[in-house]
Amino acid sequence: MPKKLKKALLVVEPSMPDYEEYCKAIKSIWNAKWLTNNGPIHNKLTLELEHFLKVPNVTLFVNGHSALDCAMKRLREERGEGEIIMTPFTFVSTNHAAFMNGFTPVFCDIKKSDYTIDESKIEDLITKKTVAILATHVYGYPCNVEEINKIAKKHNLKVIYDAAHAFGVEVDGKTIGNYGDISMFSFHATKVFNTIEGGALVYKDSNLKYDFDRIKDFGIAGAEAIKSIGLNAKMNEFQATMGLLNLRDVKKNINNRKKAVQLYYKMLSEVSGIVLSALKDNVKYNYAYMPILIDEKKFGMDRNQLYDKLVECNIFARKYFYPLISNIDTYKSFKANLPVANYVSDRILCLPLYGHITREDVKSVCEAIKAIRNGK
Ligand code: T4K
Repeated sequence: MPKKLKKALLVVEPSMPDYEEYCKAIKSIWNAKWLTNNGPIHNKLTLELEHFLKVPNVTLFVNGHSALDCAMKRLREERGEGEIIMTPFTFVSTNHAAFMNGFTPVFCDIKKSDYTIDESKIEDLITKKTVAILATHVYGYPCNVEEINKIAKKHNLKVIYDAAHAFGVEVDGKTIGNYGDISMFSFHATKVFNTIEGGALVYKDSNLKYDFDRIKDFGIAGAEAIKSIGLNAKMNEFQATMGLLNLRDVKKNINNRKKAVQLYYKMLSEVSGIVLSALKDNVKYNYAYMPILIDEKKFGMDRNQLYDKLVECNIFARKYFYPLISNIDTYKSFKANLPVANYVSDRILCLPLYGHITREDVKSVCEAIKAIRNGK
């Protein structure tokens, strides 16, 4: 067995600014006595994100799930009830957001190449009741946005992307938030860019701003007008301050991640039984996650055994995303043909990766994996 590391290595550690700097930055909140509900720091972050993400509209939320929930509520207002074609290979938030708003999930299989929804299987699932496609840029790997756009146009469907993992990603030189009708970014502590908890919707149609502001504020549309149901999903000034400071450092963070991923690829590409995702030339990645797929026949043990052995070494990889969402009690009655998604979910493992991970830490993980495989 490889040595147990002195310090535990978690799958992710949050990126944080300098403590004193954060304290200094929040002083203005005491002076302004404005803590939440579209405060000045919230508004500044909104503008800076529109600039950084190169998108026309950003609406901020207290977390990514509420943002997606709000997008679904807006879809429900526009299209009524219906079916949504969605990926089962995602964090459960994606599916819950649609299901909790009364939509029927129709699960579509994924591709073995990048684990995103298999666009070639979408059209077979479209019925008269289909209202939208809900796809996740899982691990920050972009879906086939062009093809999905064509299908959606042909069948008059909305496209909503769960871009929780995809902050800073570009496809063919265009930022990821410019594809589809609405994209949701998560700014959770574990993400490439964080506001402690937080999230955003980005969208082309500026008219949606009024609706999102209403839905995220209890349905309130003016001092004496409550127009609909809604949530309390507003981002507060402490979160926004964290966001402004982290945004300044996010490019450096992504660059460090890139170097760590390159080292992982160098050290693991020759290990039989480990499948690394093929990265595409037309994509600017954000290196949000470091997934490896374990082929148990070639590796000599399965993903679960490797996971347990890594824990013994003090390395806490994660089975993102297992169980497959279509297999959990809430969703298993929705019949679906998902051979690839089941295959991937049973074999995938995400290794530690974050903006400040050291080369030594990456080497320790790779050496542990090699030693475990070789039974040393
Ligand atoms: N859609 C997708 C595709 C998503 O992945 C997510 C969230 C959402 C939607 C919803 O967005 P949010 O509403 O969350 O903004 C974590 C995150 O909590 C969750 O945000 C994320 N996806 C998911 C993939 O990962 P868990 O259950 O794995 O979290 P937990 O507590 O086990 O933490 C993960 C690791 O991070 C652990 O090793 C501990 C470490 N950690 C965590 C926190 C919170 C830290 O070192 N420091 C911290 O502050 O869900």
